Amino acid sequence: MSDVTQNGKAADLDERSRSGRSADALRRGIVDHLRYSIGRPAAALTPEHFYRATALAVRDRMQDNRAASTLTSLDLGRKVTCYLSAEFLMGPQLGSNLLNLGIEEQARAALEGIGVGFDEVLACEEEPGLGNGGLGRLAACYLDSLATLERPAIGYGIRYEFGIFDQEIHDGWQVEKTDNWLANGNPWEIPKPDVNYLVNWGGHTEHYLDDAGHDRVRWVPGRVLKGVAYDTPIQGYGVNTCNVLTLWSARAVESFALDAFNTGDYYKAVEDEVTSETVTKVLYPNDEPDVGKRLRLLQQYFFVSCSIQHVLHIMDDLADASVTDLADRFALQLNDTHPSIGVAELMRLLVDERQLDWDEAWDITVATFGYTNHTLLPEALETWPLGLFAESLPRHLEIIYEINRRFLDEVRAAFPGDDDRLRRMSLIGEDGGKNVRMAHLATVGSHAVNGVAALHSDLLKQSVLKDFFELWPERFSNKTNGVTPRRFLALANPGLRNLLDDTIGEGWLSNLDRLQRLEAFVDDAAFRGKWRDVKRANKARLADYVSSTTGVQLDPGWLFDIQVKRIHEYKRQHLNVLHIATLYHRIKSNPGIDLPPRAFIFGGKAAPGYFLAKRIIKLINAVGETVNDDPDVNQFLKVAFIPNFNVQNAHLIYPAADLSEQISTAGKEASGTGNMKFMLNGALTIGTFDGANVEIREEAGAENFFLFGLTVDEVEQVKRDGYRPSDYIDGDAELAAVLDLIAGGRFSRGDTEVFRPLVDNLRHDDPFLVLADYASYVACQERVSAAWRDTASWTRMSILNTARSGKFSSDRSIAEYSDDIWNVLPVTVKV
Ligand code: 26Q
Repeated sequence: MSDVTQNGKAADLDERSRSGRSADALRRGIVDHLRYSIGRPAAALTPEHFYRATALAVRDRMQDNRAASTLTSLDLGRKVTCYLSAEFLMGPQLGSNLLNLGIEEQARAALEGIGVGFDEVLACEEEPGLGNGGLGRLAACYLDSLATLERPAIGYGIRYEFGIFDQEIHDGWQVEKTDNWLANGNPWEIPKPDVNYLVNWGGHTEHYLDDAGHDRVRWVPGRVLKGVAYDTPIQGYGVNTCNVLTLWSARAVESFALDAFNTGDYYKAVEDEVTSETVTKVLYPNDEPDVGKRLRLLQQYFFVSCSIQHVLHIMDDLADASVTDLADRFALQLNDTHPSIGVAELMRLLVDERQLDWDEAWDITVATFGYTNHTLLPEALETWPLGLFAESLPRHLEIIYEINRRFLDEVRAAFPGDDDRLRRMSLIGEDGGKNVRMAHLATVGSHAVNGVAALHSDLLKQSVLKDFFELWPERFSNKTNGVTPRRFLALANPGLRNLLDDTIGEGWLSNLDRLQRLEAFVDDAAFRGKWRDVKRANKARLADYVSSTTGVQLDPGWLFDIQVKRIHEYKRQHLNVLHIATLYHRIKSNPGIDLPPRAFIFGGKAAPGYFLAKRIIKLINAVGETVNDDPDVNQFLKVAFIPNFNVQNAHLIYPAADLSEQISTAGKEASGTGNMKFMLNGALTIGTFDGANVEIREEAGAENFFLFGLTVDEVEQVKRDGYRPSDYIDGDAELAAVLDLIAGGRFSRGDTEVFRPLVDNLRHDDPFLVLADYASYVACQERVSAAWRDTASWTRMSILNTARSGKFSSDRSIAEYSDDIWNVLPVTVKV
């Protein structure tokens, strides 16, 4: 083909109004959607309509990539990763899709051509908040990296009608509002009503002999549901690869409804339809004590069964493979134990429905699954009461018993006479009534098990999965989490993105290690000036947002000290509050004091039923009100609680931080990923030796990180010796005074009841050792303040943090998973 023809063809393709990428083609696409998809008269159009038409036009531009991606990997017979996750916290899609397609400027020009503001349109998107926090956001980052690294992948999850609740703050208390994210429709998804599977539930099993005389089992369900697929395209950055997120939505099975209708019970049929659809109605919060247990198990089984049936269906359609080749064509990754029922479900589908013999089915299953653990907290390890499990999934329980029987034989052979080990390793726990241990099922059913940070993976091998590590050391590895720099650097921080492009060129966004090139500029005063200007503008942007959402006025010249994450005792937001109260107390008792001024910024949701976490939110707001209103104090300190922390406002928050608070009790935070987002954006970390903080410090250099607190070993030592908070209070007059201030009502207009449960917890039975780390934390904060006074040196440290953050790209994590666990190779997609 001659150059002329090639260029001519490329130009034509660029101009097609459904797929063309020029500004004018995009403008025509948007105008067409306004007319034919939105269908409102021009005079009635709102920014939301422009948003939806733009989203549809952008979605169109991914469809050729989407089709070519599937075809290419099928044609070439390439292996596909299936990421099974009960949560995908995707965040707003428009900006990210424009970035990944490389058409941001075209979209801006197209909208300007129509006379609407780009940023105004972007702000209309209701984000799909289909996750609680870190685990769900990690799944979303991994989808972005899989597509960007050109790895064929499918994300499988649940299309919750209501995602994580919206948080409002009323009088300092958290109030939950339902998240009606689908109210205006969802332009990104394509419903696939013809891609649907039946899912059984309840009932009983029947054992029989088939014609060949083999033992067979039939599951006679008490109920049948249908799952319908909704597909969202996942476009890679700067590549043609466009993968898919398939979310399942529950429906009634028509024939069931019809049966009832035929027997005259029309209303019963409609009622059944309604109850079927409640299965995917709402996302459950973590840390919720025991609500809706049965429905949660149904959600998990529902989406896993649909997903695995879908995968087997694809296998059936392959000309060059059969179901026995499953592990060569698909890797199924379990994002925590939530989808781990998949191990028993795949066995059921292979043994009961496809009549494979047990051993062959088991080999396929283990070769196909991988399991990622995200927690060491014993209370967070998933178990299901045996009775509930037996009623809900009778056939799966039989299968789990058989897996367990064979597994315990293996343990017996490896460790003869060790009955205690058998009890510890069994898939069935005896503690607090018999229960099914999902982490054990996931571990036994997977060829690879990993933790999410180096420290976490080590602790996993020494604690919750120690016995399994001793049996199968080769299964265990570490895959340190990562975050996508496309969203958390380029989209969230356009100022820094431009500065980086100008300074080190453009390649860093798909090769984050290139940020190292910044190190050559740390001693360049002019560059440091530009770095500070970017940070200051980001802080001004956040200050505007804080002002409009909370009424609190922040000065962008102050140190911005930020802690945003789910509210949990182990994350110790209350330790941060004790530091603020300490500074308050110092200022009040020493009017001549000189402190560099700081803004303390918080955000995060508490599970609706988590009593102490909700008190912590109230305490932050109460201290904030007292501090912000006191003229002696508010020249040095301000406190703001940003309501409804989510992906959208996270874009404003991470880039504005000077200091990142990562202060969990050592050994409790599996990894953390917010810590990485802050580092990417040039914040310094004050943190414990926990989760990925350890690796962040290693990369940044100890001199560019503020470390404090007990180590994991010291935490265990203190616990073994018996943690006595009074020892710390009695030895520290300032701590005693601060606790008295809180208990005495100083921050609650004299109310001595409201914070009593919190203070009692700290004084008497706090498993997270807040007071044990208090002195070290406060001393470390003094080092922070001293460092902040030296602007040039602080800026230098900030630049070095960004420069050395390359490891924390999810591209690195996904490359490791692909190489070590999935054996999935890149596929170049041609369109
Ligand atoms: C389980 C059963 C019933 C209801 C809810 C749940 C449930 C839901 C979500 C349990 C846990 C979660 C989420 C856990 C989570 O977000 N863990 C975090 O995962 C991050 C990604 O690996 C880590 O960085 C964090 O350290 C870890 O806390």
